[in-house]
Formats: sequence, structure tokens, C-alpha cells
Amino acid sequence: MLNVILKYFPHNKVLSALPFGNGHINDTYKLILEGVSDIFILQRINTKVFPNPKGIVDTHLRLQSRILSQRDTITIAEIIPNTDGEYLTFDDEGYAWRMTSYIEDSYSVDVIEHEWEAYEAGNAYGWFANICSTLKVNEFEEAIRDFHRLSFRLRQLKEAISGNLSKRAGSVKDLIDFYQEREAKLSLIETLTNEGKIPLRVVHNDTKINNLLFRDKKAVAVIDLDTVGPGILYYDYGDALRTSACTAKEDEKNLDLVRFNIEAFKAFSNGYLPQVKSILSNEEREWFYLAPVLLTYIMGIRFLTDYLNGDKYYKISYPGHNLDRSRVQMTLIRSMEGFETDMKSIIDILL
Ligand code: ADP
Ligand code: GN1
Ligand code: MG
Repeated sequence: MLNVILKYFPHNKVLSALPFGNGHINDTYKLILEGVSDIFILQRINTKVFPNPKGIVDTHLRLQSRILSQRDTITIAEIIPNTDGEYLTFDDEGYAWRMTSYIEDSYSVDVIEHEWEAYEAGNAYGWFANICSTLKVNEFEEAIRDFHRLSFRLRQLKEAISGNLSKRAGSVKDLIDFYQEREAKLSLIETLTNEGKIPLRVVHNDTKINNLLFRDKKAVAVIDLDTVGPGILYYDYGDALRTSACTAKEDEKNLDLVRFNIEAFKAFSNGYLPQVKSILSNEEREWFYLAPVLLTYIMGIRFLTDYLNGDKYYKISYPGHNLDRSRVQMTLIRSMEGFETDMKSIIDILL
């Protein structure tokens, strides 16, 4: 890593470069240098997950040229070039790194405890959706192909079950059944999208709660822009609620603590929906209430698939980590299913 830092700051001593945050994909470090008042975020991009890091940088640059000139109260981190003017720096092993500004005095949260946090999260992701609505979707490419395409994720699950690489399939039959039982109902959104009834837009595609930064009691930055590109608004609304309107952390072992938090749902929706209201088509308004279940379902399937494949994709801290994550998603879906009518009426009022 030191050789990478030298490409940005050849003359400053490194005071610290410590692992930072709880991301599941990239390696993130907070960098403090002697004689430089700013702090930086240095990330080694996971190129197994993101095969085209240059595409990610191009997207970031387009977003920052659109956003940073506005001086809004919410912002994004700025990607910073090295001394050669390049936005990607390759280390001796060929890994790609990038540096961004550190959002000063900020913090991220993994579980929402107060309604104001949910409102702020909705407001910030709504702000992002609104900005992206002015971008042309056909000028962006998916960073990860078929990222939120349910049929693709279900196919991956089926392959993982039949491949049974980690010999774990026999022990998780309850989970496999749970996810497979819901396939028909939750395929509706993909069908409507394929038919062009739900429009493709530029969206964030990874709106979990810790991809937002707070300062004091305000959400001040939307981060983790690697997946920004074509998608539908439900992806962002749904994935944000999966983590903002859940009473427990994503990998909680005590499933009794995992419930859908309808008050947080209401507060998030209050922040989000008014900002996208004017851009929605009639068909798009109709199915918003299915988005939280759909995105929780997709993540539950992805965690289970990774568990069955022997934990190749997400970072884990212990062997059953992906299984715990998948069980939390299952429990949250069960809880959400009891609130579908409430979700629909809250959304109808706001739209
Ligand atoms: P990953 O793709 O692995 O999730 P992220 O870009 O989300 O990586 O970064 C991981 C964590 O690091 C975030 O959840 C956040 O806590 C912290 N972080 C990332 N970028 C910044 C930044 N520019 N300023 C402050 N904190 C940041
Ligand atoms: C990953 O990168 P991170 O940790 O913010 C994943 C998301 C999942 C999330 C689950 C590129 O997000 O899709 O929802 O983990 N990102 C990628 O916690 O796969
Ligand atoms: Mg992240």
C-alpha cells in the first residue's frame, strides 16, 4: 500500500493508514499524512467483483462534475488523481486503488435507532435519485451485469444448490424452500421492467444504510458509488428500506430481534418519495410497496448462494456469516409481509 500512497503524496510521511468502515466488498483505509490537513479514503477495488474499475472511475467523475458544483447540503466524496493525473493507481500485484476525499466529521450507521435517521436517509437517497433523474440512462453501463435481476440471482442460487460446492445444501433446506416459494410473486417487477412498464433510470444500486454518511443529525453524503448505473427506482428505495427499516443488524444471530420497523419505513418514505414524486410514471407508483420485500429477497438469495458456494463473494468474519445474513433477510421478509397493506397505504398517501 505504501507504494500506492507515494503515487499521491511522494513527500509526506504516513501517520496512519488503518482499515475503515464495514463494507463487504472493497478494502477501505483512512489515510492521515504528516503536513497535510485533509484526511483521505484509500480503497483497493475488488476487481473480482468489479471487472472494469475504469468504468467505475468514469461514472464517479461524471457524477462529481454534476454534483460538486452545486454546493448542496448533501454531497458525494471527490475522487482524487495521483501525481500522474490518473484516478486509478495500480500496486505491485496489479490491484487497482483509488483515493477519495474523506467526509469530515462524518459517521455511518449500520442499524437505525431513531426516526430522524430514517427520514434523513430517505431525504439523502431521494436527493440522489432526483439528481440522477437528469442523467441519460443509455450513457451508463451496469458495473456488474444483471446486478439486481432476480431471474439471474435465482439461477445462481439453483446452480449453487446443485453444485453444492461447500456440502452445505442439506443443512439449509428450510431457507432454500423459503426463497423458492416466493419466486412467482416477486418476479412481477422484473416482468414489468422487461415490458418497459417500469422505466430504467440511472440509480445508485447499493443503498444500504451504511452507504450514507451523517454529520451531527443530518445525512451529508451518499457514498459507495461503484454500482451507479442503469436500474429502477425500486432497487434503491427497497434496498435502503431493507437496512433502514430493520430493527437489527444485517447479521444478527438472535432472530427474535429482527423485525420490520414500520415507523422507520414511514419516516424514510417521507424523506424519499416527495423527491421522486414528480418523475414517476403511473405504473411506477403502483408497485413501490413491493420494493422492500423484493430487495430483501434478492439479498437473502445472494447471501445464501454465497454460503452454498463456500463464501467466495462477500467478506466474512466466520464460516456461518453468510448464512446468518441470509436468515436475517428471511426473518425480515416474513415480518414485512405482514405490513404490505400498511406500506401501500403510506406510499399512496405520499404519492
Ligand atoms: P464497500 O464497497 O466495501 O462497501 P464503501 O465505499 O462503502 O466500501 O466504504 C466502506 C465504509 O467506509 C463506508 O460504509 C463508510 O463508513 C466509510 N467511508 C467510505 N468512504 C468514505 C468517505 N469518503 N468519507 C468517510 N467515510 C467513508
Ligand atoms: C455489498 O459494498 P457494500 O458492502 O456497501 C453489496 C450489496 C449488498 C450488500 C449487503 C457490489 O454492499 O449489493 O446489498 O453488500 N455490494 C456489491 O450488505 O455486491
Ligand atoms: Mg459500502
